[in-house]
Amino acid sequence: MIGPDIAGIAGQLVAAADRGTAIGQLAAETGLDVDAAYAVQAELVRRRLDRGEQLVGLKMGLTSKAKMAQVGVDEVIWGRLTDRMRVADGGTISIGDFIHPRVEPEVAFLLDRQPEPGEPVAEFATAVRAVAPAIELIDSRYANFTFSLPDVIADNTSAGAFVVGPWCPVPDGLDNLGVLLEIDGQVTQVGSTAAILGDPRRAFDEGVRLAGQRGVRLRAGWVFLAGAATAAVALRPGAHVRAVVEKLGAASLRAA
Ligand code: OOG
Ligand code: MG
Repeated sequence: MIGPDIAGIAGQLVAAADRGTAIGQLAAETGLDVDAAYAVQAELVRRRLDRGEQLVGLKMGLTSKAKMAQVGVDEVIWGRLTDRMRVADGGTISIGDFIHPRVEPEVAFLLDRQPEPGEPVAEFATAVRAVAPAIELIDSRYANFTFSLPDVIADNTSAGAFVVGPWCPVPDGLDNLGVLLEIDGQVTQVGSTAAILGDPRRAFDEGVRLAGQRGVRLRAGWVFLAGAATAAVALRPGAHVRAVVEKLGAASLRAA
C-alpha cells in the first residue's frame, strides 16, 4: 500500500507559511493518520533546520479544556520550537508575517538537563531549572483555523512565535496560579494553571513521554511551553499583549 506523501504534505505546509496564505485541510484527502502526521511535522521542521534554524524547544498543545473546546480537538499534542520563532520579551512582531495569528498565555520551563522518558515522575524537579510567564503566537496554516487532529500535528501544532518573560526559580506550587491575557490593558482571558492538565508539571511529564515515544529527547537549555490555560485571542495590528501569571510576572509583545 502506498502511504501518504509525507514530503509533499510538508512542502505544502512550509509553502503556506512562507507565502502567508492558508490552505485547505490535508489529512482526510491524503489518508494522514497521527503517526504519519508526526512524520510530516518532523520533515517540515527538518526543512526549517536546513535553512539554518536551530531547535530550541518543545511545545505542548491542547493541554487545557478551554483550548480543546476552542478548536474542537481533544487530544494532547506536541510540536517543535525553533530559534526563528523566538521574540524578545517586549518585542514587536509583524502581523504581515502570519496568516491569522492568535495569542495565548503560557507557562514556560527551562531545561537544566536531558530528562529520561519513562523516568519516575520526580523527574520534573531535577530536569527543570526555571519557570517563566510566556506568550505563544499560534497561526494555523489551515483556512479558518479549522483542522482535524492529524492536520494540526502535521502543521507543527500551529506554532508561529513565542515570547518568554523573565525566568524565575520554580515556586513550591505551580498548580493553581492565576493566568490573565491582556490586550491593550484590558483583560480578555482569565484562567488558572490548574487548567493545564491539573498542573503544568504534568504537561512536562506528558511532553517528555509523548516526544520520547517518537524518539525525541528534550535537551538541556531547551524551552518547554506547557500549553495555554485559556482560549487564544486574535491578534490585531497595533495590539499590546501581556500574559500575566501569578507569582511569575508577565511577558509582553507588540503587534505592528
Ligand atoms: C493548536 C495549538 C494548541 C496550546 O497551547 O494549546 C496550543 C491550536 O490551537 O491551533 O498551542
Ligand atoms: Mg500554545
